[in-house]
Amino acid sequence: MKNRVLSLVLICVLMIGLFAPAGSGEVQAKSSLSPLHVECTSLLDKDSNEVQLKGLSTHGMMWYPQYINNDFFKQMHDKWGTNVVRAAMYTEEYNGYCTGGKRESLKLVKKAVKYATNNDMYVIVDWHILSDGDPNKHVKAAKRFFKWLTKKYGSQNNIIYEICNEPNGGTTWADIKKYANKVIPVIRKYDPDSVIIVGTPTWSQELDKAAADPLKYENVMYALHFYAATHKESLQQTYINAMGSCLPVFVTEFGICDASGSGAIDKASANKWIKLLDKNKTSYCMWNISNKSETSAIIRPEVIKTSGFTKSDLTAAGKWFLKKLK
Ligand code: IDC
Repeated sequence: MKNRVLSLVLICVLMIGLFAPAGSGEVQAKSSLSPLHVECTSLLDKDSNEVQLKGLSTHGMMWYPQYINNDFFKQMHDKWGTNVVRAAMYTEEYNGYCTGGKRESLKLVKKAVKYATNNDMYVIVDWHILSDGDPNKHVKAAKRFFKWLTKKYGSQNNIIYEICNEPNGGTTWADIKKYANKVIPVIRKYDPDSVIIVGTPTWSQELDKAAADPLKYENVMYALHFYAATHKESLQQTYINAMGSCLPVFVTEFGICDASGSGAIDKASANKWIKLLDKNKTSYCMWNISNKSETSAIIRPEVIKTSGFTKSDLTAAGKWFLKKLK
């Protein structure tokens, strides 16, 4: 009798396991995307086909958590044709990871990875330093964060790590290297081969410094950020030189307005940039997924829905980007 009750309980437990809805609780979706690797300036898939990733960056996820939802991620991939999304997790500003927002930030990172994975997109997890200038300021927190992240997702092919958004305030390439040489080994322990993107001095613009003295790890790329109304020929020349010296570059953030994230947009300059990046198959993400009243936002300020966007819900920047994706 006791045995029969035990067997029944066992069968019930098994049935619940079998029929539990996929994606519930902590069950993780597994990405079917190819692992990526880096050769000279190129990003390649497992069959060595060149891959160019194009997508959008979230605003700070703590500021605009409402856009981290499956329906919107599905729309970005299925309807707009993006194959990557950047999940920006500020370290200091607005309840950042290091300024009280750790628990909520981690929840949002998990959501972003889950919805990107569900919808066959690569996801850049961005340790978004900004007012903290030098990434060494929070290096201990960064090591803890990337240990947590890689222990959880290190076996997935679609995660890309961006370890310091925009070093600034006099932070040198030597400072960034010191930081990267501490954080990259933490990532590599649980994720031996996924792509890691490293920010460059002066808000991720000084590719020349990285090219002169690159990091000694495989599958590392270097961030270039531009805002088309502010950054023109001279930064384009820096980028062209980087291509010439075999430096792998990922434009993890750009805007078609000025560097404040607002002001007038400059489509002519933006078109020039995209032509240049496409020619070299350099990957890029445009800033930002929000309805904030700033010209870099892709959703109009008065639009409160969080998915199912139509063209008329988008700002000039949003419409411009959608056209570029076609
Ligand atoms: C801006 C946001 C803005 C926010 C500000 C916070 O667009 O709403 O108030 O950050 O300080 C960057 C940064 C990115 C900036 C963006 C525009 O990586 O965080 O976002 N920008 O200024 N580098 C160059 C421009």
